[in-house]
Amino acid sequence: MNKRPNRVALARALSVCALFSLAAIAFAKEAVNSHKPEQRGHDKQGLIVIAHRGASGYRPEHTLAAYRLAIQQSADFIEPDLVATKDGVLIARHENEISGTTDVAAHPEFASRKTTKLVDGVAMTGWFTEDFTLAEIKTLRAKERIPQIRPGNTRFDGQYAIPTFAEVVQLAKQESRGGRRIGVYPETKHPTYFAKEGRRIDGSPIAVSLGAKLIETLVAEGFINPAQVYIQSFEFENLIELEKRWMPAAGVDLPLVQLYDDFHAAKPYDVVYNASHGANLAALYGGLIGQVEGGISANTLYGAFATEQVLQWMKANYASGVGPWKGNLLPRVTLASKVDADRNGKAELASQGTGLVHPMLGWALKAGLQVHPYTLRAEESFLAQTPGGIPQSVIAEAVQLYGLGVQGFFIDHPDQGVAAREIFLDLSRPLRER
Ligand SMILES: [Ca+2]
Ligand SMILES: [Ca+2]
Repeated sequence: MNKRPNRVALARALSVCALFSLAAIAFAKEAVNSHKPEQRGHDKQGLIVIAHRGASGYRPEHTLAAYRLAIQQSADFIEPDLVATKDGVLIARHENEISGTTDVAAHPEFASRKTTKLVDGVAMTGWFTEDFTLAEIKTLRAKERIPQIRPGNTRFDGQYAIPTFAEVVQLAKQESRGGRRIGVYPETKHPTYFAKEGRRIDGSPIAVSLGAKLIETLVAEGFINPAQVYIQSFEFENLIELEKRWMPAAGVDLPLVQLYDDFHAAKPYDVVYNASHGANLAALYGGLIGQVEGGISANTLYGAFATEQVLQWMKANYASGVGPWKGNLLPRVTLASKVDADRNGKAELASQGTGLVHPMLGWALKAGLQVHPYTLRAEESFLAQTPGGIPQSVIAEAVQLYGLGVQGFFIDHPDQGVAAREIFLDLSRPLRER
């Protein structure tokens, strides 16, 4: 008996089934895509990646090249730190003392500008942005801040100018296309120093409000979409002033993020300054004072603000988010001897997680605050091992943070933050969807 016709028929039937199945799958996919276009790999579920000082793991920090690379690496926000020039223009630098990140020391015409100043109570010797006009700043070139850790970045030393804040915003505007929106996450640096305490090299008060300049620049650039801006500061007064004064005056309402320095060792400098200069604290801080156990004084540590009551007050009065140091959120201990986790012959991993999570995380999330810890860095010297002794990559660290509920983090290597988000979201999908 010749069974071939049956086999052919069977094969045909199977191929029809297969075609039908493929069509069904295609149809199903199309249906899913048309109804939930964001569900197939594009929905970030509200999780963000903040490029800390640009892609500063790969380029000298706070340069347009660093920000541009961060955008290419799919960061959602680029982060400029802001200080002011002598003529009151905001520029992107982490410190107002610029010998560590520019070639100013190699400019003989500026040799006489070298001086020593107290910045937030700390003596600093070098060259200060408030003593240079923007035109003078533009003659300088950026260099890598930590060449011993990032030797590969030194090949870019001397290539890039110092950008103004306006230029950073313009870059974000230019690159916001094809449905993508690049956010800007500016930080006011030493706002009390710039507004109240600091003096130029000639002795005249600086008297510049970084908050007022920041809002002025955003409004001038038309960059006022609350979905594309977070404004951050380690100081409290200037954020409250932004909320109560500068933003309403300009008719804008942008989310503010309160940064926290080390809970156990650091103090907010505005509080130190105002309390020790006899300022009217109630006028500056309002109800915040009553939320801090024992009130606030020149000795109040950041940890006193990391309580449920304070976080709830902040959310109700000015803050949309908080930016704690990751070492406070997930306490680490120093290892007795360093570990060579990547087996490159250099033992540089120096700390280990404790398994503890500071309750501030839960309190902040419960209060409805965004939580954006800082700073994730990929190099071994910045990494930790788990309490169980497993060395963590920066991607593992980022996945852990997302798993704990944070909505974003500041990272020097945005490509690895983006990878962590993809991995986390993929791992989080129910099994049948994979
Ligand atoms: Ca910063
Ligand atoms: Ca190593």
